[in-house]
Amino acid sequence: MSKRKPLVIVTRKLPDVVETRMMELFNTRLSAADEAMDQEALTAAVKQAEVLVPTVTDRIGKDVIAAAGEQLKLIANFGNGVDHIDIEAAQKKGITVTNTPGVLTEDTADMTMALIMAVSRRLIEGAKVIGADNTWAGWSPTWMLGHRIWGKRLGIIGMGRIGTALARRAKAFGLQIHYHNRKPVNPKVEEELEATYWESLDQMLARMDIVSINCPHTPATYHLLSARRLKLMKREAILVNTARGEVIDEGALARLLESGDLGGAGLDVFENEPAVNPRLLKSKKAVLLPHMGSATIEGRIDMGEKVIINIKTWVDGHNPPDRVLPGMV
Ligand code: 8YV
Repeated sequence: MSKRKPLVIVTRKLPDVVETRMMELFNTRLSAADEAMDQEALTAAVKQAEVLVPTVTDRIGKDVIAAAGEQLKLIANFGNGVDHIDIEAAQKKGITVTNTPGVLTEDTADMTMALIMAVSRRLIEGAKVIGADNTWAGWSPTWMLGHRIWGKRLGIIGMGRIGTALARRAKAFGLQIHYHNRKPVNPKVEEELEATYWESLDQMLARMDIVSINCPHTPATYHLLSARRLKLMKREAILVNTARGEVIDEGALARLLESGDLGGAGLDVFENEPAVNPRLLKSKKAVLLPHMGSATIEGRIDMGEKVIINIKTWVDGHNPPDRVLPGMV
């Protein structure tokens, strides 16, 4: 394997430096049209590729894996989340799956903080007032009032890399850190963050001013924020999601925003991307972003570098560093 250049099929346009390096190292087929592959195109790709480099926009379920030829040995995902790939089916077929952890942590934590600020301080509403037509009538003591975040309680659901990076930022903004996780984090980290662990998600939700979703989407976290749980939140609380849309029951969230039973929402991810629930689109209390959490040029180059390292290590006959196994997520 080591002297040969494997056929690597990349499903989307990647940063130029990443593509150039991939062309040097492998027999790489790049994506000319930067469009999400449909099931037909994906099936055709897995029949030829030895390595597939997909992204979050490619649905690699049981059917696509079943259609893969024997030559497909590695799915080197460009991205951290792997909920669009059937890891178990891949493993059963002897296909290794890798991801790109670590390199998008800080960018995603920044975007989460930005959403917390945007919703609490009405940044988008304000920016729209001074748009191209500048409809601003002048300063007023009681107009465009948001909410102070200093001293408020932030509840982080999922205290992994991104959750912890968010907590560090939020602490500097004067927020009190609370979290729900499968287990408490290292006591040293808990001490540094002065963080409070809640074993019961329900109890934490009822007491937080701001809640942030930072856990992966797995069968166990699908609609973790169900209609019942969303109703436990305080009326004036805000909910932020930079993880995966499926973790929240989006319809139930839209209803609570409409009825005034929730203070606001900042969402970078949606249940059926790129579709967005029309009721959320209409909500004045929601700040909606098109899945931009890791969208920095630095982050995307680092992600590409991780993909390359995973493929190169595999080509050289070793286990790639970022293997994802069933049960890990
Ligand atoms: C990526 C993400 O841009 O890495 C992830 O899990 O959600 C995004 O920030 C995307 O997944 C790329 O495939």
